Amino acid sequence: MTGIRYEDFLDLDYEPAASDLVCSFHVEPAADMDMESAASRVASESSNGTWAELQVSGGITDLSATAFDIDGSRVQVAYPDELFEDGNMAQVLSCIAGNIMGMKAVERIRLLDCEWPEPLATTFPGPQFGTSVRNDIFDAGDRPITATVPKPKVGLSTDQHAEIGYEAWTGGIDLLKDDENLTDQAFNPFHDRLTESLAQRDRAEEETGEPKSYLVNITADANTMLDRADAVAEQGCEYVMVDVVTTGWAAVQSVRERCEELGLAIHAHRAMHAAFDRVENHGVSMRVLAQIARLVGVDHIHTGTADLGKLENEDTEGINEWLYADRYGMNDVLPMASGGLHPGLVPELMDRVGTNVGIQAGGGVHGHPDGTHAGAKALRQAIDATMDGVPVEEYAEDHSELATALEKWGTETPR
Ligand code: RUB
Ligand code: CA
Repeated sequence: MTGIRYEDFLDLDYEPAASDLVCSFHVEPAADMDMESAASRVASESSNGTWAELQVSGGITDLSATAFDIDGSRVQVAYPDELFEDGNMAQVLSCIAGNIMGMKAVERIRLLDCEWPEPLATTFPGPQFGTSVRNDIFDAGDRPITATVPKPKVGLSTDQHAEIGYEAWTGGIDLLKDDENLTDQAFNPFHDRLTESLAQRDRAEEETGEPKSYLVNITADANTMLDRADAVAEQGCEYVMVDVVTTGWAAVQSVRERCEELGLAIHAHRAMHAAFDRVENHGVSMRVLAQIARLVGVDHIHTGTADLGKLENEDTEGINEWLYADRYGMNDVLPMASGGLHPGLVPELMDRVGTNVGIQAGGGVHGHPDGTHAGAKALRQAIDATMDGVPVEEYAEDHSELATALEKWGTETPR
């Protein structure tokens, strides 16, 4: 008989093996529980333990995790590689961010960070393109690529949507982007929107001589997403967009596989991430969500605006660094800055996040007093000015669209 007891999951002398997945948690134990007991319960419930002591006859593979470090409220847990199924992100998350999130032994618990070991990480494909989209798909040189979401985000007809795309593309925007809740509704059906937007895209490419593309939102159940990805490739578009948190990582993995066959890049919108990461002492950090996104293989992901925009952000710069860093030769990911951006914020944004990013502005393009085309020009002018090291105010002296945007919005962050 082998006993599996809570105490067996805590070993402060344990040195993680190179193949262990090491997770850092913020843990607030329940009122009647000390930190060591709470930490061992985290390791237990997320690997092979339960609330009762188990007697196992005949012996089984030991898949126990070990809580090996406690530093204030930060607990580190090491998971053996054999606990995980290769290439199955849903299974990995059912371990490391599963039942433990609701365990009464902890008042609050947050998965802060993961150190992904090579044997597990390399069972995932990673991105097909990553930051290379800037020059594989576009001809953007060193500058950030740009995107815009037509606003209002839902309610525009297909014609209106495609026309706004044309105005934006010819004004200097690289990517027209659907918003997270625009998929296949009666007012703007998916297939019509795809066809009409790409027709306008072709016109805009011809007129500007610049490559342009479209982030068409294929979000749906997995089978429908695969059909939509096929249609996107057939019509000659380079990208699909997926709301990766609401669809779930397993569905994203299916899309990634199909996109490999089709040669399509994936733009990940992170709507609903804040349900996991906004409350600082509970849930799953955006850092971990971004790590998962890279492993399963998206090419772009929203990582916020380094506190400049309209939405709450968690450590944009640190997350972006993780997305760029070498991980066993896996491709990197292009971070997208989005949410309340406008031309006046561009210099400070680029100072904080650099140039190897995408910059998305919806309201900050279409809300320009002279309309979408002028708004697109203003955004591009702000980027060009910053790339040239010229203050936007000075650049605006002979770029009237930028001057108008600066008059309207200044350099303030909206709410
Ligand atoms: C941007 C917008 C995007 C959010 C997503 O519109 O609606 O969906 O930025 O947020 P606007 P995040 O440019 O008008 O603010 O990038 O933080 O995930
Ligand atoms: Ca949006």
